[in-house]
Amino acid sequence: MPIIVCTNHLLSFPSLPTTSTADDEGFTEYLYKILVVGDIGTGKTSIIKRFVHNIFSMHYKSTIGVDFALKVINWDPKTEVRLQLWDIAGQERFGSMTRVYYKEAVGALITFDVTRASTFEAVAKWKADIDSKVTIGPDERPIPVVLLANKCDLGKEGFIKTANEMDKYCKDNGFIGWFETSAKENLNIEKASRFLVEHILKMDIRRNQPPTEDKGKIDLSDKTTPPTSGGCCNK
Ligand code: G3D
Ligand code: MG
Repeated sequence: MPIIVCTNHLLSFPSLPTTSTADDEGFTEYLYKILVVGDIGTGKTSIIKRFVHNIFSMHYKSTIGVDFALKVINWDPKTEVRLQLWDIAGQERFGSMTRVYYKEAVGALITFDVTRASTFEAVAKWKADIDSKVTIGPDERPIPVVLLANKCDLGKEGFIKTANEMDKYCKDNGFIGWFETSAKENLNIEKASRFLVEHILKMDIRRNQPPTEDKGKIDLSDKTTPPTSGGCCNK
């Protein structure tokens, strides 16, 4: 079964040839690098663990360096999406990451903790860091980023923003959407990730070219539904 290693060089580059990637049944795998960034303690590792292994643990030790996790999504009968999730584990204190770390990412999740307003203030810094270090296509568009208001199972004394204000914040700051999440209660993590993947698949030229009769090539018809706007778990 072939795997499309979809680095961001292959997104929105109409001039790039569509390599022979589908098997005889037209089954295709896409591999996407996704960054998970945000201030320390906002729940990045918990979100990844919940999403990938469906576990929540108060007792794991955060590692120093970069952790990777792989999430395989059976997108539709002919498409498998593999998300390579990059957890910055321990590097948050530097407030930014090196360009090499962001290289070839095609999407990102930025987390903040709804109980600590300072972590929301840091969101703009993380977004700027991503936008300055990784882009897509010859016109250097920003990669799609979803904002996660995590720990929504807890009180929000430290952070009072309405859904409308969050919508406006996302629009003004170039986020494709936002979700209230809880790694603890498994709220909206799957939904937020699928929302990001839908967006990435729409940008992937190999999925959006007209279907071809050529058996050796991938089925490029776009079967994705349009993404709905970000939501929150209290709605
Ligand atoms: P980080 O990877 O961004 O640094 P972690 O954050 O995933 O390590 O989470 C930091 C702490 O927040 C952990 O608690 C974790 O259990 C907790 N946490 C993460 N997500 C949630 C959530 O959605 N709800 C609640 N209530 N807690 C969450 P400890 O006590 O282990 O430091
Ligand atoms: Mg961590």
